[in-house]
Amino acid sequence: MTTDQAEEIALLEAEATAALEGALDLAALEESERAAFRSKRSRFAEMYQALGSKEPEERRVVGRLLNELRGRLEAVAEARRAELTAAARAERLGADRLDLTEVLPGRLAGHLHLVTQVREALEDVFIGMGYEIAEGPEVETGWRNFEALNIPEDHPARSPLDTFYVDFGKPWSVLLRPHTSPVQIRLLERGTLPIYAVVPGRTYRKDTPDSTHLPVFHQIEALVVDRGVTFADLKGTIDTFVRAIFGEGTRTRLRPAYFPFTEPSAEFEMSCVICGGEGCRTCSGVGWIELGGCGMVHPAVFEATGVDPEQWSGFAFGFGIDRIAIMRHGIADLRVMIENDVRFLGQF
Ligand code: 2NL
Repeated sequence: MTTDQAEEIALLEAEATAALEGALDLAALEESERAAFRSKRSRFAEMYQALGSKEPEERRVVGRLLNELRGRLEAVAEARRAELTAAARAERLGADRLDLTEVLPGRLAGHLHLVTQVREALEDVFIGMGYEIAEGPEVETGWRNFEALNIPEDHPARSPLDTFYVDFGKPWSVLLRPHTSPVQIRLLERGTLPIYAVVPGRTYRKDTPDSTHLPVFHQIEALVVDRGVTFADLKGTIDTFVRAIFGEGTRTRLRPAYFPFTEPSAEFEMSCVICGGEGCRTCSGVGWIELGGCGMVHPAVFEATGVDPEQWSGFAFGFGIDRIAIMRHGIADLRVMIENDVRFLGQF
């Protein structure tokens, strides 16, 4: 190899690198690549072709240098391409940007969804009573959703007709939680006692949407575990939060029910907010509206999570946030919650 060849290769590299690094957009970059080494008429290609008429030793040495140079130029071009692509994307995103908080005359300001507003109102009531807000994963184990809650193997809630299973790990072992109870199981497993917690969150069930069901909905569940907690504490707590949310004149009552995870169990109802208990269309003439379920934590749940039921007792209750929202505002159909129609959302 001659000194001239070495100099020419070095010069070629310096010029091509400068051109590639200086390309101002993707089209210019491609043009620089062609001019530098891709086009048959480039100086690079000419030098490569000239090798054909050289001695084998020179062909090998110069050929290797040219191949290495091509590799370096391709890397420079790739780096510049990445820069330009990122810049183009940033510019596009900037141009598409919409400020949803800006209030223009005749336009609506963005605000929290009704369900979020109601969730926060509920959280505030429980924070006022000294509870902590706990959250947990929406994809959970079957164990925390069923076994730990004393729900038997053949319970319909465990069927894939009712619950969304996730294809992960052992078959039928992981799912989209159908209630927020697995978060309470996590609190019990943690074993930091006493517990005064509410768990709000998104929940999933295979229901066909109608005026009272959505496959994705929201629950809030309370859990209290302490020494000497009684059924009277449960009733008093339900009474307090219902009055806080629906007004001081609202009354509550319990009716016996069955849940595998509580014993005794009850459904709780409030006096109809529309007619005050006289009987109207909203309460189907009975004067009472069912809100959710409640009960004293079943000893089997304490045992599954390693809490000593001889020392500790507790209550739990759960209800739908979406249901509370439609009741508080007299909404006839749950589906408006997910339709994102601003004529509906803008009212709250
Ligand atoms: C309903 C019924 C309820 C609970 C949820 C619960 C959680 C644990 C232990 C015991 Cl970890 N109980 N949660 C208890 C009773 C009823 O919800 O109708 N929800 C909409």
